Amino acid sequence: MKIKQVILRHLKLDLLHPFTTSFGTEYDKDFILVEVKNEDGLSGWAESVAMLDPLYNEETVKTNWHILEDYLIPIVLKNEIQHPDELFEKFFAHLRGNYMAKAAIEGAVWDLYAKEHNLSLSAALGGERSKIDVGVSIGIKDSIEETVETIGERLSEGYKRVKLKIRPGWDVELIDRVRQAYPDIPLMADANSAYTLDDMDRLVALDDYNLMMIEQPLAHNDIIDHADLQARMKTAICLDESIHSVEDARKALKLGSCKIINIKIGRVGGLTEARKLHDFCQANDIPVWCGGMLESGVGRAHNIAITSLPNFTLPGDTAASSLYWAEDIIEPAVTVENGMITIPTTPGIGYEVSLEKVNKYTIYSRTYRG
Ligand code: OSB
Ligand code: MG
Repeated sequence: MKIKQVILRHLKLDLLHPFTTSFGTEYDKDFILVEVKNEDGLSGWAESVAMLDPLYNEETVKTNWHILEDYLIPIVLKNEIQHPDELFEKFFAHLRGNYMAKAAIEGAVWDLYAKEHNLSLSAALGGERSKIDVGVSIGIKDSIEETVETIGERLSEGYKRVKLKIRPGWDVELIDRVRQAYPDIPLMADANSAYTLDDMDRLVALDDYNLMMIEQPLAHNDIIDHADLQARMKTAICLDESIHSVEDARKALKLGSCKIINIKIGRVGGLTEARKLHDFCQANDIPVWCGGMLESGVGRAHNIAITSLPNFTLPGDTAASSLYWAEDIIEPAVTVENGMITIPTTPGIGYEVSLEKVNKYTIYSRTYRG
């Protein structure tokens, strides 16, 4: 593969509804859209899931731009490769961290690779499913009543599991009242690292509610305290923030820090590592599901493709575009029917990126040539 041109664009989309987690409220979405072009003018697309502020992890839109512009784009323009796996394994490995920046350009190269070989991205990754089950992540609201009402709407739209964001004080009573309203739905909670082991009793109290799992209750970089907590809880712990690689997962399983892993392509440095992490978890009987980062349609398309791999046995967070955006930048938008998304079979990510809409939401862009 020969990449002739890379275009970075900084886009800003308004979220239809503010989204609150234990680390803050998002009102809109700033992100970097990456386009790579080959000699024939064919384009591959991906987005970085780094946010404007370093709240979920340490990366930001600005740090990603720097890493892409000064390190990753020069590598991609200089080196010819046969397969996108080579990028992460041969060329990015010596650069520490910056997983989301690496994933953004690697994902665009994966899309281009699939298009060059006339394969859907799902097929290029070895995906096996034609449809995937979809869940929904519901942010912290002003009241429990409002949360119960929103859950009802999502269930009537067909979503197959509900994830509620929790934080100290918005947890046991919330889950108790939601369970009274919906005794049997597949339900889980995500704390985004809002607790410490001092909160052990409050967390163990959640064992009474038949949750599928509790996601990342403790520190973003911890696997040791999570092991203590998992030993005290019946409910499965799922790790999100703490896992950046197969190596991290190996250590977490060795310690008993979790029973489920959330795979986010951006958090692990791209599709190559995401697929390896999937394979590792499959070999170790650890179910996985695909997390979300409030992506535009481009990131959603990548999530949908990786979720077609066989060990993605739990519903993910990649919901319909219409829950987030008045207008998505892909055509068609991502739709959910009976709680499922149909995996596209056309080449690459399988959705058209609308240049007209991309231009409308771009606030800055720059082109790099080999
Ligand atoms: O922890 O999974 C998370 C959104 C932003 C940052 C972190 C997370 C989330 C979500 C929303 O849970 C998932 C989505 O709807 O895209
Ligand atoms: Mg999470």
